[in-house]
Amino acid sequence: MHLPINTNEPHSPVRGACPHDCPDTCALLTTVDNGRAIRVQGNPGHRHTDGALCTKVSRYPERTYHPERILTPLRRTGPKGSGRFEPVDWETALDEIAARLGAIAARDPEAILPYSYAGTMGLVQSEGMAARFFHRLGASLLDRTICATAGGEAMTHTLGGKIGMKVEHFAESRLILIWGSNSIASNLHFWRLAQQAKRNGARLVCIDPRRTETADKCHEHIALRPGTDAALALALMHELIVHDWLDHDYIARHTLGWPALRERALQWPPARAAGVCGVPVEQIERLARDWGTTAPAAIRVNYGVQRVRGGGNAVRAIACLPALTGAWRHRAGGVLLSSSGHFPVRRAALHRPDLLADRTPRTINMVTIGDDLLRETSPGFGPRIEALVVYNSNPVAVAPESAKVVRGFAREDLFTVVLEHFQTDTADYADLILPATTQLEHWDIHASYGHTDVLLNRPAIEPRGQARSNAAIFRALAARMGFDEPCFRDDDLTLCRTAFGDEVDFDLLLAQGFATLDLPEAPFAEGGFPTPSGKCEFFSERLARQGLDGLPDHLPNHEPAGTDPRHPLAMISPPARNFLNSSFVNVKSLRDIEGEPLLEIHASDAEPRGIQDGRMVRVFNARGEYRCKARVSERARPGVVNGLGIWWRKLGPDGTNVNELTSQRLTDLGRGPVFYDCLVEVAACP
Ligand SMILES: Nc1nc2c(c(=O)[nH]1)N[C@H]1C(S)=C(S)[C@@H](COP(=O)(O)OP(=O)(O)OC[C@H]3O[C@@H](n4cnc5c(=O)[nH]c(N)nc54)[C@H](O)[C@@H]3O)O[C@H]1N2
Ligand SMILES: Nc1nc2c(c(=O)[nH]1)N[C@H]1C(S)=C(S)[C@@H](COP(=O)(O)OP(=O)(O)OC[C@H]3O[C@@H](n4cnc5c(=O)[nH]c(N)nc54)[C@H](O)[C@@H]3O)O[C@H]1N2
Ligand SMILES: [Mo]
Repeated sequence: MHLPINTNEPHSPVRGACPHDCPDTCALLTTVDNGRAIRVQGNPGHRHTDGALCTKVSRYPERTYHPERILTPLRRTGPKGSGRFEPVDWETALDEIAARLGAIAARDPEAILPYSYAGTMGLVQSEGMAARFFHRLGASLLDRTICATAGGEAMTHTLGGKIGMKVEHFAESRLILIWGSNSIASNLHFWRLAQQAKRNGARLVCIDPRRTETADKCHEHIALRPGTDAALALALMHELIVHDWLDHDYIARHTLGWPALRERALQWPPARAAGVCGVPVEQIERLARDWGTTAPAAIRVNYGVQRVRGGGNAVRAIACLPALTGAWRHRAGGVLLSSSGHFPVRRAALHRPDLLADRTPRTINMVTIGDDLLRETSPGFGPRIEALVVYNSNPVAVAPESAKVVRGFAREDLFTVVLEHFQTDTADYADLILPATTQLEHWDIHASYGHTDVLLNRPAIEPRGQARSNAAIFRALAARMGFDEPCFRDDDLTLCRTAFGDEVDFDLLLAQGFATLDLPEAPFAEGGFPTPSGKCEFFSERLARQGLDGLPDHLPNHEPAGTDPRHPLAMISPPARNFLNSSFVNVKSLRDIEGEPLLEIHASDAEPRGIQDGRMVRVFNARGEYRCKARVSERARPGVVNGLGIWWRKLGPDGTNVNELTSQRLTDLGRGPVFYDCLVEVAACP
């Protein structure tokens, strides 16, 4: 089919960007017929999208025209959590919210908390106008840690930022380690590059406790225990040293702290790591030989490794490997976790922290929202949280230790506003729900964390019902609250232009929908890392100054396997392929593919517990209990169960999901969550 991708003529598909929290940030083409979006496709003219979309987003019209879309403001009529609401008009809803927030702010604005994450990654509809509003109000700040801060800080303290290889060059690599990532499920367009490399003879190795669909298609799968990646990386270094597979010139010129790291790595012979990781010693030796003797060699590490106590250290250890062998010399060598640090986003211009004036509100970590909603006013904490404004997130489903999150959201004295497309588990606890537009109905502009193109999203259709964009809602609230700074009058298109200013050619974005950043092909071929020393920092002075270990090390999990006889199994809860976190769970055609909540368990763990495939099981620990169906499967390694996420609680069999079991403890770096550092026991239901 011919698609006129470079025109703006009527009847041609509308160019947009996928808004979801996914590294691929695809360029979309939406076909509109009579004002109705009838098809969403990948733009074949955008090289990273290459005309292909995942199953989820190709169902976008089904999500947009879903019969349960919220189309008017709603006010709660039943008890919190009951899900009973009545429509109200916008004027009433905005007046009520402005009055409640205004009264709380008059006493203490820090008692108000925004809660948001990446329901949309758009720079406008995420924090574009929202940050201005909350800064002006003086509300508590939110530390947006729920996904990526452990790995992000690790990269910053090693390479100097969330930066790395250009993703397209993986296609030329001869060896690719896919480390802590199920690319086929969560980074499909990277997988296409890996396959291209494979066809050209590259070897693919998957390092993941779960035998994922990606592991199935790699040459080798190393099924290590969750939270043991740093031990594996240190053993690889040990082998690089003893076999002298090192690039001494690169190490001497472009790295910092090698003598100390060398000493530490020599404490990790493969046999020691094999015991910690629970994998054969030969597998570690072979991986080290592959890494030490193949060029160009590259690592696609992803966020799966960093959701454990030592996640930051693990990412640091992994990020050291390319410098040791000089892999960075080649454009198809190195490591990529996130490319987001390459984008020149003008955050201050967008978010306007100057509106705080001389106030410095406290910061609340979104991971511990369960505990924090239940805290009273105290000198260490500050005021009790009295109001929450939730947008682009579904914390009741996605935040750890749900029992506490639910208790917090159920507080009768808490005033909660939720901006949403659907009546999610979180929206059920709102006092007021405000209908938000979807990506097909608003403007936005996007960076990416998996490639290095900027994308513009044009609205394809009029907002459905009375839906308004997040930015429009915060503009209206600002007006109601009497905030008269001119920045509260910026419309969404102006905000799009503000995001990159002159750094990106906006006319090009308007014309073709995307623009490629001008970046070096092999960023660290000659060193030049944007760290304080200008080198790849094996040793980080900045971490040492914070009283932390300056070198990467293996830190055992908060809940190490084998330490709690009542809860002997480790549980990880990676995303399901046809959901995006908890988004799309209510799209029937996608839910039908996933079927129902499942716990994968290895036969050697199922048999002694009398668990057969398809049987309902109780998964439990001291924090809670969750019921779902067992899937006795080789996808689970012995000792580890996989609770695939993230179901809406109300669509699960007993109104709970895996986050009943996860803890609110934090990672070593970045104050991140430890979703995959969690011990449980499983029993067959009677
Ligand atoms: N289809 C789909 N795509 C998604 C998402 C989704 O929910 N669904 N979520 C999006 C989001 S928010 C993010 S952050 C990214 C995440 O992208 P990735 O980080 O690539 O996430 P996953 O695909 O979950 O891969 C994580 C893998 O890590 C494995 N793992 C768990 N614990 C460990 C460990 O200790 N060590 C190692 N080596 N591996 C471990 C899990 O089994 C899983 O296969 O994906 C995005 N894309
Ligand atoms: N057990 C376990 N828990 C996890 C994870 C895990 O692997 N295991 N993964 C974690 C990770 S990586 C992440 S990133 C978090 C994700 O957690 P969240 O960021 O909360 O992501 P979603 O669950 O997708 O919820 C996003 C919500 O935003 C809404 N939304 C989308 N676009 C818009 C918009 O334009 N306006 C408004 N107002 N709303 C919009 C969607 O309808 C959806 O309900 O979950 C974390 N939780
Ligand atoms: Mo995430």
